[in-house]
Amino acid sequence: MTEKNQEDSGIEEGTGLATKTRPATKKPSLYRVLLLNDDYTPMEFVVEILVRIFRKTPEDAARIMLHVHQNGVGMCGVYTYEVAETKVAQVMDAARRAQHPLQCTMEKE
Ligand code: TYC
Repeated sequence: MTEKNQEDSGIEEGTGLATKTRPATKKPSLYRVLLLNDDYTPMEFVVEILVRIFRKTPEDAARIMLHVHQNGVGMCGVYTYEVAETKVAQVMDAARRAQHPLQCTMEKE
């Protein structure tokens, strides 16, 4: 059975026995977390968010921030539903506290 494929033909390699197994777990759906550009949030604040909440290196954070600045939207990472939801809430909370209009959303991959 390949890593990508959770299904199983039921034919065990080598043994010649039919022993169809049931996968014990299902792969969770993944969600992209997106940052949106605006005209007011300081670039440095966005970089700090990417380092602190998304665990980016300062270099990656600066690159992602500039991508969002130039393209309007950019991806911070891909996570399971609950992790993505928590990160979006952390960004929105930090932006609200700092009184910046920064917006963060998530979408199913
Ligand atoms: N456009 C902002 C500025 O010029 C910087 C910025 C980048 C804001 C990324 C939000 O998600 C964002 N200060």
